[in-house]
Amino acid sequence: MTERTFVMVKPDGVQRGLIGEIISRFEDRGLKLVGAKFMRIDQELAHDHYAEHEDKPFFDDLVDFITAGPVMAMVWEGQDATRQVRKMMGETDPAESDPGTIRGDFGLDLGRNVIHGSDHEDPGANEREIDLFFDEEELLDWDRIDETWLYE
Ligand code: DAT
Ligand code: MG
Repeated sequence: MTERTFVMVKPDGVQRGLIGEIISRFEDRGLKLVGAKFMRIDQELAHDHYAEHEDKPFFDDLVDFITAGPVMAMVWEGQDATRQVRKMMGETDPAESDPGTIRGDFGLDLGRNVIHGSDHEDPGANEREIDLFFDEEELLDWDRIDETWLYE
């Protein structure tokens, strides 16, 4: 069940110096980084990425926020990666997120929730988002030296 999932430290997480902390959590868990890009999201990409929320009242604020500063876009690989990353992120609203989760440890407000991860309940969302942000040659196939001890 090895799969890849799209993860992004949002502009608030970047500005608050949380890139390293967030990467460490996924590395420590055993997930493998296969792509990363420090970048600024433009209007078009923001609209494509959040297309499912186009009709929501918070859409314009969401686009303004995600384009307001650099983001750290990443692809992480591992067993059940999409669902495990979502569990590590917490709930959409940091106020409802358990301590120990990324949003529960680093956020307080729904509109500043630090991190994005592909929706595990939307089949294909991970691959769609990876394709949106990365070219095939930007993703690396490699073995982590601890993999034989991480998986049975
Ligand atoms: P998630 O980021 O947990 O996948 P989502 O896909 O439902 O959540 O929404 C995307 C982002 O939109 C979310 O990270 C924060 C924002 N958002 C969601 N619901 C909102 C609401 N009711 N009011 C304001 N912003 C909201
Ligand atoms: Mg979502």
